[in-house]
Amino acid sequence: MKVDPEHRLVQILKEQKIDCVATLPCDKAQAFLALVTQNFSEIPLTREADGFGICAGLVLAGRRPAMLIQNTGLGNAVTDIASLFQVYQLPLPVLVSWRGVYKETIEVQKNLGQKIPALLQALGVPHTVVEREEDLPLVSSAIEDAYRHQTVHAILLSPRLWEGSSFSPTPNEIRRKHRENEHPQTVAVKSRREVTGDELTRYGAIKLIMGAADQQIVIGHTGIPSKELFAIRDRPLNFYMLGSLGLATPIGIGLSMGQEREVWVLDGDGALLLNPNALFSLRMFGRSNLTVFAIDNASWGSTGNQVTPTLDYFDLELLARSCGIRNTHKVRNAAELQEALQVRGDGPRFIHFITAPGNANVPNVPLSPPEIKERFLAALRD
Ligand SMILES: Cc1ncc(C[n+]2csc(CCOP(=O)(O)OP(=O)(O)O)c2C)c(N)n1
Repeated sequence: MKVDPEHRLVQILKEQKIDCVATLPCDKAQAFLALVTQNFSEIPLTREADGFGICAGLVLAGRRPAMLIQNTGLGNAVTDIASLFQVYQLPLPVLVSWRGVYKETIEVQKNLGQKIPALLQALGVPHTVVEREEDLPLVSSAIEDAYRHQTVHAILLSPRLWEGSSFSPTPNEIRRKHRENEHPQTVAVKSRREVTGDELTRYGAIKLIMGAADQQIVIGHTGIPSKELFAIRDRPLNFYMLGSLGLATPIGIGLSMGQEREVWVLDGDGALLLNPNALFSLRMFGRSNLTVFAIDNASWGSTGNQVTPTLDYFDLELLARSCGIRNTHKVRNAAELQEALQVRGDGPRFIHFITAPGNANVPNVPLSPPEIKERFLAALRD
């Protein structure tokens, strides 16, 4: 009996030992996506860039993820491919529903869609075009290439591939089961940002946090936070981010999903406002071995302390709460931090650390991204 391309593709992913798939839908790939939902541990994303962070964490944790997105999502993730996956030499096969080139009826899909091969080439990302069922074996080679050569490999799936398919999932197969709101909540959060004048700087906050760290993985986010972390307490279990602003929490989520060790993320207010989707993902996929420290100096500290809107408009703890994260705390000093670190519920923990602006005068992290990765992976294996 003839096997349709959707089922063959699932079979190929299984043969290639793909163990989870991060997804964001495309109309043209919806039948295949329904099968992915049924057959794999799926990570349903709210923004593609977040998926790159989560998959990076999963790869570091020893898992073998793939992604399934539309080519527009590649556009959202250029920075994260270039300044995370490529520089740290991380693998990821990305199945891309390729719009704009074959019988496209939506005009706006054409402009970016037609430029995708050139964009990938400019980025130095290898790609494989899959137009017909006969091309499907190329998917195996592309996945092997990604994992053997530690590279992102884009697999461009033309809508032509699905054209002759007889597979058509029912609406029930397409929609995931609705989960009851497991934890309805009424909470009081103190959301006014009081400035008392005795706040620590970020450096002081990281010093306190690292004073309490034992065997945790610690992720330092991009810019001066990573440099301060290095200066305060360098250790192999620290993962220093040197780019891909906004992905510290997603990387932590991937690490928390893929292994059992405690994961602490040192994130920033600017980074969380740049990618608040990280909080949605934190609620949906973060586990109880994950703590996010939102070190809120109300500034883009690393770029000269320009004010961020957390000074006047947004309270990050309230934002985390409204995303359904229940274990949240607001801290300013050692005693409050100690208290927050005692509370270990089920689900991820969010510690909103209010600090003053200011950067310590510390040098660059003197390690290359592959050195950071290799040292980190060796420490994880110990
Ligand atoms: C997409 C992107 N935009 C801008 C930058 C430049 N940049 C690097 S660090 C940083 C500030 C981050 O602020 P925050 O997350 O609050 O951390 P802080 O440095 O204040 O601790 C900015 C704007 C970048 N790296 N990436």
